[in-house]
Amino acid sequence: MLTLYDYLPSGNGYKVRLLLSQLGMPFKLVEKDIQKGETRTPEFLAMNPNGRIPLVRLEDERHLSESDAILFYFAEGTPFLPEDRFLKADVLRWMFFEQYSHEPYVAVARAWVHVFGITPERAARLQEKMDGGYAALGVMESHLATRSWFVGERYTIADIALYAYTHVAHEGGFDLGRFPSVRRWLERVAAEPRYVPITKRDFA
Ligand SMILES: N[C@@H](CCC(=O)N[C@@H](CS)C(=O)NCC(=O)O)C(=O)O
Repeated sequence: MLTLYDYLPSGNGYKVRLLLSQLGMPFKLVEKDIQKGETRTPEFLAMNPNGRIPLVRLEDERHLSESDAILFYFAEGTPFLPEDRFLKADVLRWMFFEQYSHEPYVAVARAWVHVFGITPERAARLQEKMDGGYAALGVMESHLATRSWFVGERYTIADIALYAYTHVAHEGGFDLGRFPSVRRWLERVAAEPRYVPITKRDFA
């Protein structure tokens, strides 16, 4: 059976849980507590040398890590990834944006404030994370001002990748009040068929 190694508060992991649920693909959830170093054991590093969840073990025993690569793998041939060459690249554009301009700010601020706790070192760098996060939210707001979805006017893995940490951005102290188009898009995603919340853990 398909196995997902994951940590429930993780938005990166949630992306995979959400897509697999929406595809109706059953999987076994194996929780790894990253705060206890459970992704840094020799056994885990043999599966993902980068020592991070999410990680999937396919039926053929191959492993795949990196949340957006996992989304891309499972979305191929489904309505969650366009067939058109340009639109497919546009999906990748938004997923690279998510990983470089959004996740390192929105997710990290949330992790510090909501999951791991603020230390003096983190407090000193929090403003930089907030500024970067608001910049990314501004890019999303202007894109969504005239569109319902990120790519091709339909719900794709670009939306899933960006939804994961945006919908819990308030947990990191972000105020979405200035981003009405982003808020309406969050509601549209949550209304999609087979939507599951980030807290759901019974998947098998
Ligand atoms: N770029 C990776 C990031 C994965 C990542 O940062 N995972 C974190 C949890 S969100 C983790 O496993 N951290 C544990 C550690 O670094 O030991 C992805 O998108 O999957």
